Amino acid sequence: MKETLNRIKAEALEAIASPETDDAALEALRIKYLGKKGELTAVLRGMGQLSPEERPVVGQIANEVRAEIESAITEKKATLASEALDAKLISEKLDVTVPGKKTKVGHRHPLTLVQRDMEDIFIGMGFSIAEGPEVEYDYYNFQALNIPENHPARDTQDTFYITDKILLRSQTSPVQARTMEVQKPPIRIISPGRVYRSDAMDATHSPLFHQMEGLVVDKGITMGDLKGMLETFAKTEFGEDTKVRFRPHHFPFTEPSAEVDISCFMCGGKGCRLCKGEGWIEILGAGMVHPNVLRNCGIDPEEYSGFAFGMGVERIAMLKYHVGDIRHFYDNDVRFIEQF
Ligand code: 2NM
Repeated sequence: MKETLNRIKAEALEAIASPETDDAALEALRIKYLGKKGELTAVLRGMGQLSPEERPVVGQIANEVRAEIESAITEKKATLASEALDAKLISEKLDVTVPGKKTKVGHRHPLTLVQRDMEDIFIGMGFSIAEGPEVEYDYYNFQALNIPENHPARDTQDTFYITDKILLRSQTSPVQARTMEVQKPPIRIISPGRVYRSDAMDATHSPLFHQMEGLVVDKGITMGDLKGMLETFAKTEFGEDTKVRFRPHHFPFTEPSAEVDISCFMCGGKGCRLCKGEGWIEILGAGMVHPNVLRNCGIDPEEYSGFAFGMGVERIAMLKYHVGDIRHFYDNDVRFIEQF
């Protein structure tokens, strides 16, 4: 019986000490040797067969074996725990002295910069910003603006149609028409935003571009108000010395209409590369809102009059920043974008 106990002890201690023994295996060994149905218990049960002299001797050995196995298990448990902690500390090591990754901070797109600039100028003159849908009814994009069916401005070549009656707006004037429908004068709004034309991309054309239109309607508004307001805009946007020139033109939604030039801000009007020797640069179209447009939008042209204007944001940005190709704005090449 002593031999059996010694064998159990040797086997158990070896198995416990084995580097392959993990937490689960250790628990299995505990049950195998010390459990109710374990080997040591089996030996103790057989002690009845021993003589009264042998019993206490074997009993003592058995208790010592149990104590040794128990303490070996406790020690191994502690070793396993400390090894696990070491492994965790190594795998989760954080070197707080490693330099951080630099986050790239972006900035506004040049078109946004120019648009915000222009918005600020008009807000300073008492305008509010009005917005409307880019997918628009034919009615607001054309009909309400005195552009009847079969007018050349409705050419399907120029506009993207969704259905017969729904299209991508080709100007932001429908925003003005919608505003006049729901708001009593005085009206003083600008409508910046995306517009669409079925144009092939080249250095100066894009099927998507941005416009900023303006509208003022009140009692007694004249072309003089339009000129004064545009002069203030031009001087603020392009410099104090900027002059403004009106040339007669035609738009269906205004009468009279004009194309508006500013004196070249690069050469001051002498003629240079930017103004192509002209001394003047065209920047926008404008005019007095056509009585038909006022009437279509529920405003009595006998009581009220108004002026409107429209300009391309890309065109202003190209002039201001000397950008030679409109496609730079949409390529999102950081070498271009970074320069603003
Ligand atoms: C332009 C040129 C001239 C314009 C007209 C209107 C409205 F809705 F009042 F009739 N909004 N914008 C207008 C006038 C736009 O763009 C070159």
